[in-house]
Formats: sequence, C-alpha cells, structure tokens
Amino acid sequence: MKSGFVSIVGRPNVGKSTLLNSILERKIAITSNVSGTTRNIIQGIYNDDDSQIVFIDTPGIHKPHNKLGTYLNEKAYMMMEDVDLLLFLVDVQKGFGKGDKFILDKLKEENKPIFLILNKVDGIKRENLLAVIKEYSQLYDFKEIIPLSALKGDNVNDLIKTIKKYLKEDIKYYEDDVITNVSRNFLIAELVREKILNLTSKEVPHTVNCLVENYEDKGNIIDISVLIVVDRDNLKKIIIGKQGRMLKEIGIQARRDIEEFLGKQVFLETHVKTIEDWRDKEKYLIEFGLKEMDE
Ligand SMILES: Nc1nc2c(ncn2[C@@H]2O[C@H](COP(=O)(O)OP(=O)(O)O)[C@@H](O)[C@H]2O)c(=O)[nH]1
Ligand SMILES: [Mg+2]
Repeated sequence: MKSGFVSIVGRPNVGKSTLLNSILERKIAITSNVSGTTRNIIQGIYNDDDSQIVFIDTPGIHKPHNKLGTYLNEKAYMMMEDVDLLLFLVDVQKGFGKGDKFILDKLKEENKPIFLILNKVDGIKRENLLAVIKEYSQLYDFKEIIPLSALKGDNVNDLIKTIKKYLKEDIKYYEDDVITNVSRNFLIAELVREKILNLTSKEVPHTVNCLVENYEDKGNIIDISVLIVVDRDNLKKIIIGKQGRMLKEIGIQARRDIEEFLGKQVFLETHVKTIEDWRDKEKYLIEFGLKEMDE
C-alpha cells in the first residue's frame, strides 16, 4: 500500500479546488472565479487498489489586503509543511506572474519534491504547449511537469499515476469510506455560498458566510434551512434581489447540488441576516472560525 499526503498550492483561481473535485470525481470543494473562495483546509482522500493519497486543497496564496487574507495565507503555508509532495498549480492561460513567483520561492524553502501542474490547457493551442512547458521548466528543477485540465478531467489519471511513483510504502491513514474531512452541513452551507459568489459576482465580497441552521430528514424529503450572514445592509439587498428573485435563484441552484450530494429530495429554505441582527456576534465569529483573526 502506497500512501501519503499531497498539498495543492497556487494563486487564487488557478483551479485547485476544481482539481481536487476532479480527482475524487465528486464535489467536495466549491469553486468560483472570485478569488478567496476556499477558506478552509479541505482534505480529499483518493483510494484505489494499491494506494491512498490524501490531497489537501488550500486557500490561494496572494498578497493580503486584510486580516482575512493574511489568515488564509497562513493556513496555506501550514499545509506545505507536513506533506510528502507539493503540487504547484499555475494557470497556463494567464502565464507565470509575480504571484506565482512568490509562491514558488516559498515552496523551494520546503525542500520537498515539487510537481508543476500546468492547468487549464483546454484553453491553449496544442502546438503551443511544448513552448509553454519549456518556458516553465527553466524556473526550477521540478520533479515533474504535468499539463492538464482540471475542469475537463484531461490527464488527471496521469497525475495520479505519477504521484504514486513518489509515494512510499506506508500505512493506510483513513478507512476506505472516508473521503473528506468536510462535514455534511459544512458542504451544504458552502454550496449555498458558492451560488452567491457565482450569481452575484464581484458585487458581493467574501464577507458572506453561510450556516446550516436546521437539517431534518423526513424520510422522503430532507428539510434544510440555511442562514446567510452578511456584514452590510446593502449586501443583504443584493443577495435578496428585486422581489426576492436573486435569493430564489440562489436557492434553486443550491438545492440542485445539495440533492445530488445527498441523493435525496430536499426542501431548502434560505434567509439573509446582517451580523448586527445576529443573535450573538461572538458566537458568529467562533462559528465561522473568524475569532482568531479578530484578535
Ligand atoms: N478552462 C478551464 N477553467 C478551469 C480549469 N480549472 C478550473 N477552472 C476555472 O477556474 C476558476 C477557479 O477555479 P477554482 O477551482 O475555484 O480555483 P482555486 O481558487 O484555485 O481553488 C473556476 O471558474 C473554474 O471553473 C480548467 O482546467 N480549464
Ligand atoms: Mg479553491
């Protein structure tokens, strides 16, 4: 049994969470084209006949503009330490930038094998790929350079095969039926947050938090109630939308994903509150893991 821990690191938006979902062939991490979508360390456990690979999806590393940014960077750095292998993801459609260089310099300090993953190759011409690989190979002595499309799933199998070559014979860390550290309610709340990010786009910053307030399995249907907490009144207006249309759409799309995840019919109720209306601000901060940041 080959096993080990592999961290997926890179700038925001390069496709880290998409890659994790693609490897596991199911959605455990939400994705969006807004940076800073992933706020938690999400583990996804890949199992096959002769291996177990624990993948760790990290928040994108970026120049922090606020406390949340600094906090997310710290979380990502932590996840570079106790792993066997680092996957450094870049977006070939964007090219290598300052942000990538900053991360690469950090990665080098770790003294671990680094794979360079050239993601989003679906958007570049095949004949240009060799030139791109050549250009990137000059940056560092990467153990492997693997072009793939996380979104389309192209070459993801090859990545797994190659990773296995670098893992040692080791124990199985998790039971076969454990696929993630993400809890059911957390993922449900995240799916609602994903729809908010995707439907309202840049208008809504990342101060939106979602929380499952009620989950009741009634046999043929599951009743779920999700609370959306925002920090300003005008955000509340944007999320609710004209005549409640936005919130309705958020609910429809989120329910679709939640039903797929639970494999059962769902009745989803959503409501929006500002932090001020929240019964207990302290509890809110703890609930969303923001307490440490606030100090
Ligand atoms: N064209 C293309 N888009 C991708 C690919 N992988 C991810 N994306 C898109 O890039 C955006 C950011 O993806 P996400 O996984 O949230 O990035 P993260 O911030 O690195 O976790 C989303 O809109 C994805 O759909 C890919 O292989 N090809
Ligand atoms: Mg992500």
